[in-house]
Amino acid sequence: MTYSKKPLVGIIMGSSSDSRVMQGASEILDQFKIKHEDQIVSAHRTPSRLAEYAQHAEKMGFSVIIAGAGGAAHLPGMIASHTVIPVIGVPILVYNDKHPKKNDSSKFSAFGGLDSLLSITEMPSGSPVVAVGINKAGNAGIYAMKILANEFPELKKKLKQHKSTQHNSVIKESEQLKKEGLSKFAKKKFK
Ligand code: RP5
Repeated sequence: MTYSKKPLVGIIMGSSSDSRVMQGASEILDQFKIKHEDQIVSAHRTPSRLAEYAQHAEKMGFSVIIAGAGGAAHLPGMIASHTVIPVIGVPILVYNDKHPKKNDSSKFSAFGGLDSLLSITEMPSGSPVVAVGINKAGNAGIYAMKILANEFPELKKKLKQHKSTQHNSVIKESEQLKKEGLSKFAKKKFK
């Protein structure tokens, strides 16, 4: 079943570097057959495009925007300041493939993603953005669908099924752990 012919969710990210993490959002939305439109919009490299994107999102009629950014992470907050569409921020632990020297200190954010988490959640009063955990783009996808489920009862049903699948898989693992004993179970799981 498809819920709409047009995309319901806009996924944006500050850089192509973020696509590695942000694909988590598209994967879960695809799994549930929710159409999304994906773009790169940089708050600091393409500031005018950011305002244009907010207008585009309104014109397209997106119900939710998922915005991922690393470092100072202005993208989710700035988009939220331009539109009333709910924005879910994904703080990204920057992993910069483009850096010429690919040593560990050049690849990762100095603050391990906390910089971006705080930047997204600490929006001043009046222009809120919700945030998922660092690199938890999949959770942003699920949260977006929870918002959409208010509009689509069939999606609500599917999300409930998803919850019960998770429940059953924990029970199955627990039974296995109980049967094998903790040491054997852990050795097998992490070998
Ligand atoms: C942010 O800077 C992006 O969201 C990305 O997480 C980070 C690094 O971007 P690149 O320098 O890899 O393009 O704007």
